[in-house]
Amino acid sequence: MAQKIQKNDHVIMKRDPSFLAKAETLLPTIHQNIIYPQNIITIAQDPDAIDGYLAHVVSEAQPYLNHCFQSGDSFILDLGTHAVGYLSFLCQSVGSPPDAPAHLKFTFGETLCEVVEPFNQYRGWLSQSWLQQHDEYVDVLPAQVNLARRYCFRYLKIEVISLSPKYQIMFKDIKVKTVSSAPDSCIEYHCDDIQLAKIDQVSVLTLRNCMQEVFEDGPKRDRRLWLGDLRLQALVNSVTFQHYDLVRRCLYLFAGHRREDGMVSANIFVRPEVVADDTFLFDYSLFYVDILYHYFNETKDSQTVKELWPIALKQIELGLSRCDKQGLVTDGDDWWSFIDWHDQLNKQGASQGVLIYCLDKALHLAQIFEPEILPKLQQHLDHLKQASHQLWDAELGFYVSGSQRQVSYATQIWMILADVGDLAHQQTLMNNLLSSPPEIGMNTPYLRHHYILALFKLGLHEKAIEEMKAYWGKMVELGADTFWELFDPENPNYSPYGSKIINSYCHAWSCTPAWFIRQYSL
Ligand code: RAM
Repeated sequence: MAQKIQKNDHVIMKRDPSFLAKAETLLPTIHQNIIYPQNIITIAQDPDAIDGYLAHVVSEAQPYLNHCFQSGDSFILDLGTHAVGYLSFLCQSVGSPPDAPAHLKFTFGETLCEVVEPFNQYRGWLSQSWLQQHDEYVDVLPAQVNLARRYCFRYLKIEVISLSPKYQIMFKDIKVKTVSSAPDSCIEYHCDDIQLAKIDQVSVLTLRNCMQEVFEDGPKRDRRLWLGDLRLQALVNSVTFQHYDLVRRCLYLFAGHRREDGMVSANIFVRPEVVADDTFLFDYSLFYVDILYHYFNETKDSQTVKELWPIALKQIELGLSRCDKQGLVTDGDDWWSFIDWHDQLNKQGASQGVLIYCLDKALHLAQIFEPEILPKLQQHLDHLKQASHQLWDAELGFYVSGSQRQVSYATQIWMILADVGDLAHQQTLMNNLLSSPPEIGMNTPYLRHHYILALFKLGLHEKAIEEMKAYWGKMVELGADTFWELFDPENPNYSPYGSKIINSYCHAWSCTPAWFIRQYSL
């Protein structure tokens, strides 16, 4: 399945030391808290449960941990909440002198399935190394054990793999030092609707746990800054933590290491030094403009935006260079646009919408930062919108995409967000979408966000709330402490990666209900 991963190691990249230096000065403070496991649980199979498992509380954690454990023992701890941080404990021996090392195994799970399903049976196409586990060999007892890696979990299975028959062990002071760059306080929002209030709370924890040295997409996986995720996190951040310096840092990071032609990468690594990944996505690069636009609206920080505006504009120019003479984004096998995780989805129509949407944002920024190019940008915008009509199939009542003239949710959603056609036309399109749902549906909360946004844009507030409750509310009902990267209510095992245990269960792009709830005062 190598075609799902871009490998462009021939690409020449450029560094901009001044942007990188600015990003460095904006390195956030990491706030820490200590949390302790609450319960010991057992996990049973349950066909009605979301991932096929249900937890039963055996006892409170503390009394259980006063026991001695021997080779072959194992137990599962429940923190009671999703956490990102560092595990530590004191390991003591009981009995005869410990005459052999203690071999312990730790398996961390955001969900129950990760601590139950053996990792060696994983057959997905993303590296198995993402699955969170650790083997610890303790040579000298007693020992204070501090695991070096940061883990992301609610459940922790501890297996005593091997001791000697001469001694047993006890675990003392098992705790997790949680980390986040989100400030402890968050703008409070009172929502009368209990279900929405809970959805808001889960959204906020999702964002908090993704906020680290950068806005990470998921603290379990991929643990890095993705541009598409950043865009949605920045929205939610503006109505919750308002940590604008972190957004600014991320904007500088993308600007600091770009492709030779100026294209920003789809994601960035920050350690051991800042390196942009050699993955480029048509839509994600364009969204740089939208993030900058939103950042400016929120902060009025014209100094930063002035400095980064040329980079944003470059993304528009590169996007336009993919259009044919008529103004349509050209399809082909030579490009990548994300839009949604969907094997069959043709991306042309939705990408046309994304380009128009971002061009419109560029126009707003140009009014302030480069008014002389306004007429040219406006001309492009009109041209692209005009060209979009070629994708309209009057008989079907939908926009089509690609040479196969595919009808998908994604294309319709993005045409509405791009404001193609007048309001009546967009309303007809949405009605068609609601009454005749296309076979090519929505696979991620990411595309769902845009669907909800399109509903709000057309004034369909009640429908938007109903859909939000049916989707994010369902995750809450199924026990989510944080919102998941993937969720298909019809197919709970869905994973684009070939196994649900590799999915991320605290994922940036899923935290947007807090924005809808607060923005629309629900
Ligand atoms: C996955 C992650 C990430 C997303 C990319 C496109 O690796 O879910 O959040 O932005 O795909």
